[in-house]
Amino acid sequence: MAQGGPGDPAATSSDHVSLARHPLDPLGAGEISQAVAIVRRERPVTPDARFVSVGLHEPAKTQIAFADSADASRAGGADDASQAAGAGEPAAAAAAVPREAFIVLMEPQQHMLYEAVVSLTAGSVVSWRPVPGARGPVTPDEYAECERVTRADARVQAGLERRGITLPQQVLVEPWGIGTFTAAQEAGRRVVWTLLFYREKPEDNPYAKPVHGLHAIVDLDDMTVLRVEDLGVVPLPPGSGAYAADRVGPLRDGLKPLEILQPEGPSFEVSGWEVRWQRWRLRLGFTAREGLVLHTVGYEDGGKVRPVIWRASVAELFIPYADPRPFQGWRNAFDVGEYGIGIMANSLELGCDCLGDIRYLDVELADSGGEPYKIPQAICLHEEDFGLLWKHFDAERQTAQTRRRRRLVVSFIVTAGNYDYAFYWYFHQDGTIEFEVKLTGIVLTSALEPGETSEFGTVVAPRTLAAHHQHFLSVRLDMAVDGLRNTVYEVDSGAVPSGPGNPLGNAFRPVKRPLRRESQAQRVIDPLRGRYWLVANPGSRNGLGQEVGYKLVPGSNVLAFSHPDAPITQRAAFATRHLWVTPFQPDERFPAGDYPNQHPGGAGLPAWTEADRAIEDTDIVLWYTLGSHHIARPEDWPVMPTERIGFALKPAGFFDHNPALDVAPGPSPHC
Ligand SMILES: [Cu+2]
Repeated sequence: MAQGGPGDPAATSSDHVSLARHPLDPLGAGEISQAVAIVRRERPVTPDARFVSVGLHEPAKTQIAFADSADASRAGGADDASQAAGAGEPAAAAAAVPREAFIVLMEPQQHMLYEAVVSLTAGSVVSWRPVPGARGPVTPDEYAECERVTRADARVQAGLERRGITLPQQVLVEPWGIGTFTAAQEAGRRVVWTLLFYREKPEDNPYAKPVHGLHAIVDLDDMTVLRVEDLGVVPLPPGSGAYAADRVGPLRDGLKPLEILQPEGPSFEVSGWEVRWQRWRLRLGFTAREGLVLHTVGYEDGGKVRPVIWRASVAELFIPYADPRPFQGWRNAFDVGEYGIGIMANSLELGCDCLGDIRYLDVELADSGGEPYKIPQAICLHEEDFGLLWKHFDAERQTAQTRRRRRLVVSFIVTAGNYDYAFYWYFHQDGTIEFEVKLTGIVLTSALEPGETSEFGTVVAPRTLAAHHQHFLSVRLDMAVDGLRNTVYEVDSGAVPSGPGNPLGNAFRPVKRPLRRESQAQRVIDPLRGRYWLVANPGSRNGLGQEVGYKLVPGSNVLAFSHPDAPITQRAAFATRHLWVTPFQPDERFPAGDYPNQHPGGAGLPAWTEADRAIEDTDIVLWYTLGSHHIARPEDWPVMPTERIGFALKPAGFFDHNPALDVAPGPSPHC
């Protein structure tokens, strides 16, 4: 990666001249080191400081060419000069954008979190801000340290011995966010609580042997076990939960080879972090907290790149559990805010996660000492045949026109303790963008007494209970449909009242209602009315004279069941609605607030939207809550077959006709 001296991060190697950084490119390893060195030099950072993240401080929209060209492109007479600096082109102006890092670090002795903005261009700290009361997320090093101190604690070891476990090094310790469930004496501390699982043999599935009723409360700043709670022994379940190929007995056969061959390579081009495929242009990014980020997603139409999305990411991932018993009722996780899903990303070289002619992108992050490290092959790009794109058979002439659908897949996969999430953005030739999550991994277990059952979980193996739970993702969609000024409409279809306007009783029609203020834009799905949300650009018309738009089409979805006054509802208020719309503010990034760890709630969307700001014909952000309802099945054990949830963004008047008319037949010889 480019490594420059202070003040000139990308200019030391001639190799990088042709690949000059785009202002939205993630920081490289050299830039991470440089940013950390600058903040250490200019601010009183102690040797004990723990870095939560060192990433790109994204430039303002006005500094990126996409916005300039976007608003000119269709609404107000594009001029060629601004269009030349369209999506994806690091224009001359882009080189002048100062390169900045955003750093979050914790000083454990001060129990204080700091945010810093560092200019790599100027070689100095631009801003330095303590955030009193903020409890930073659990860093990977703290996760490992917490496991070590918990295993070494005499009270924990005594509890393990009461359960017949004499090898604490084979106990898996999971630090979980404690939310508001701290005791009075823990006020002001940065605390987690633990779930313990036992590996009888080192290669065993630990979730098959939940250590029931034994929990440590650990101060992460001091890295000490504050207290150990023992609710009483429930024997370890007998099963092994084995799922590896060499442990599950005879494997089925009968599958003949299925090869995806692309002898001329994939049809997409990757240049740095920019991707071009068919008419799509987009840039990729990656953060420790959100993982994969999409930037400046546009569609080439009539020689111009028309913006669709400014930025998209998974901004929170929240998992509430149903079991009300002591400690079990504490189980919930904010995987983005309490840990960070970027740092959980798999290296996809270690499996067979994508198929076909694949291009991977490595990502670089900072460890808690501020040292850069690489996750090789964290992002996967590939193409898939996805069945039929469109077809018509002219029966009279006995001829058919048929087109195959190909899609570009951009994905990454994370492992959050027991669970694995695979995230996919799909780009289609007809202008559709889809987002899908495949949920897999191992369900969270607790042990049962012989004969015991529970209405709050499913017995998935002898004396093994998998608790009912849900998964809620908040997908932040900073939209830019043909430019930054957009209006969101809720569109419901309904019957027309009986009477002269509907004499036969068949009439129905969509009713389109603009969401003008934030208070009107906190909505839930309504599948029986075919509800969707249309993001339109009032300043841009298609060839039919209609406002151009993209519609958000929900897939299956659910809402949480926690009571309105429950602590968890307060902390995850974003999950009480499927759609929120806010006016764009660069610092409004996370729906449960910047630091959800131990936060009592109310931050993020509920706080911002109290101002009830106007959201009409302006730069808006959609927050879509995507829920998966998980009543575990025995078939989910010992590793669950993927479950899928998602939504689509479809052009609705964005084009004048089917934009995939120009897709050529073939080229498959079988077609
Ligand atoms: Cu689940």
